[in-house]
Order: sequence, then structure tokens, then C-alpha cells
Amino acid sequence: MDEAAVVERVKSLEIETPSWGYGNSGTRFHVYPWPGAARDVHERIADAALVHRLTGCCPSVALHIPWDAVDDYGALRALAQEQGIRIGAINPNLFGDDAYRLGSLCHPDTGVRAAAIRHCLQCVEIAKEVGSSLVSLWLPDGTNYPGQDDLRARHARLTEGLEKVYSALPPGMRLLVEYKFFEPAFYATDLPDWGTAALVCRRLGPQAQVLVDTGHHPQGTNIEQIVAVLLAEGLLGGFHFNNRKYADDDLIVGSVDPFELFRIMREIALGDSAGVAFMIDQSHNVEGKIDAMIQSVMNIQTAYAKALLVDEGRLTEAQAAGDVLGAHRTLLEAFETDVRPLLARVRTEVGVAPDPVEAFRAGGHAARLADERGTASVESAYERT
Ligand code: LRH
Ligand code: MN
Repeated sequence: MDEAAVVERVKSLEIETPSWGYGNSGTRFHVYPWPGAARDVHERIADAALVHRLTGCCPSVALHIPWDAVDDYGALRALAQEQGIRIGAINPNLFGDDAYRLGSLCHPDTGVRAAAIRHCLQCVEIAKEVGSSLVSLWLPDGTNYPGQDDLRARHARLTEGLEKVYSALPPGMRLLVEYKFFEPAFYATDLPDWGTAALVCRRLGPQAQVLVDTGHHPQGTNIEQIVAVLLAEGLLGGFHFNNRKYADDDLIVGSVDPFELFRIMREIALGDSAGVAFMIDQSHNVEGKIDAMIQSVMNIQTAYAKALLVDEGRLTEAQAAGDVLGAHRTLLEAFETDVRPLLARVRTEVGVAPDPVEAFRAGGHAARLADERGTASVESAYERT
């Protein structure tokens, strides 16, 4: 693909940022407060809008309920629009309640399951009110010991619960089903992998698709192959981009393994990714929240631009000829291309600075926000409501 075509493709890439990535967050060990970090949903939307103004490619922000709950969602929708962005995926929270000790949709108790379904249905209503077409569902459900519960019974509860949520979706709204191989459950997770998520989505119907969180796989998993298969099956609904070295570390995407991100974005570059939601899901425990988010956006654009530069003709020839190394080197050539000038051109053409992180820092935003907001006292990330 020539440079002009790559520039157009990169310009059309929209990346959704997570409201929860702008607040103070940490681990169970400690949450280190960051001066000027967003303290409520209004400041989280303001920060997402700033990221859009500086990058030109983040027109929507994902919300998490009840962390971002308000009385008037119409007003919240207007607030976002006033700042030049829209509200994106609505994420139910089926882990922040004492009742969910033994699970939510998969809980042995019908009352707890009913409460979990009610929360998901409330999120469908919120999505309608804010004009969102996505409900993005992750289940922490699972068990910690063999024998703790019946695995097949839990699967039956899962599909029964999801069917009730699915049946409430208005036309045009999608349910994204996010899997994760462990944590907080440490023996069996009810939605552990892409296969289970794909089976469940097929059972539910065309408005259900799989969400791939890049931090939710066992070490050594070939994530780009999962992406390729889900794309081929029309089941890829979206991504939660982040990176990890060990477990679900939620680090800046592309910061640990940029070659993996390149390989994932290549499957996107090759496939029909219309309708795929490109979302970030990270927590910035020791670094500034806004410039970390901007760097994440830049890393995704970098991987995508390099992926689009693969000489597909030469690659196809080498693959057909069984020239294994030749084929691999064709890919490496694109990965080793310095795309910073190309991305500077993209940003100039959409009216933003060639290096948005530099623009954030030179713009004095961090000092301004620290002044305006001070340093919020923090409680652990998952207690924030
Ligand atoms: C679970 C997860 C999920 C979110 C949460 C913030 O690990 O990836 O997508 O609800 O992080
Ligand atoms: Mn996620």
C-alpha cells in the first residue's frame, strides 16, 4: 500500500479511551495518588476530550457503571458532546458488590443472578440514553477450588443470564463478551477463553460478538491467530488494548511487546474490521494518566501504520513459493520501518501536533490540572463508585 493510502487508513482509525484510565488506580498493595488525576465522571470525560483534541482520533469514551453513574444520563451525553466527544461502550460492573462472592450471572443463588441481570439491563437502558451502541460485558465469575461448584451448571446459568440480557438489546446495539483466563477466580473462570466466548456469542445471535482484551491470555498465546479466526467468523466485536509481561498487568499497549501489537494490527489491516471497536483498557499506577493514554494511542497508530506497509504482493509470492524466511523478512521490513514521519503527516492533516505527548507536556496541562484539582485522597481503584 502506498504512503497516501496508509495515511488515509490511519486517519480512519478511531480509538476509544476508558474513563477508568484517567483516575488514580493501583494494585492491592497501594494506590499512589497522582496530582490532577480525574476525581469524578465529569473530569474523566474532560480528560478524554483533551486526549481527543491532542490526538484527533479518540472521539469516544467508555464508561463503567456504577463508577461513572449519574442521575441524568442525558445531561452527561450533552456534556460529552459539548466537549467534542461521545459516550461509547457501557461496561456493567459485576465484581464490585459483596453479593458477587460466588459469582454474578453464574452464582448458585437465583436472587443474586437476578440482581446481576437487572444491573446488565440497567446498563442497556443507560446505553440507549447516552446514544451508545455497545454494552461491553466482562464477568469475574469463577471458582477457587475443585468441587466448589458444578462447572456445567455454572455454564447453564451463564448462557441463561446472557440470553436475558441479549433479548433486551434494541436493534443496532451489540453485546461484547469479554473473556479472561483467570483472576479474580483462581481455579475455574466461567468465561475463560475465546472459544467459550465464541460459542456463547453464536448461541446468543448476531448482536453478540467477542471482545479480545490483550491481557487476558495465558503466556505464549498467539493472540493474532485468535483475532484472525474471530475476524474470519465475523465474531470479533472489539479490543481492550493494553500490554502485560506477566499477568493482567494493564500496562501501556505496545510497551512490553510492540511486535505482538504489530502482528495483531496486521490481522486488522488484512481483514474487514468494520464495526470492530478499538478500545483501550489500562490502569496507570505509577505514571501520569493523560500522557500515558496519549502514548497508548500513538503506539496503536504506529503498529497499524507499520502493518499497512507490509508488501502484500511480495509476501504472498514468498508464501506461495514456500520461501519461509523470505516471507518472514517481508514482514520484518515493515515492522522495522520508521513510521514517525508518516504519522506526523497524519496528525498534521487532522490538525494536531506531530507528537501529541510532547504537545501535552509543552502545553502545561499537567500543571494546570494539578492546580485545578489538587491531589485526590485515594481508595483502592475498585472501591471507587
Ligand atoms: C477485567 C477488565 C474488564 C474491566 C476491568 C476494568 O480485567 O479487563 O474489561 O471491566 O478490567
Ligand atoms: Mn478489559
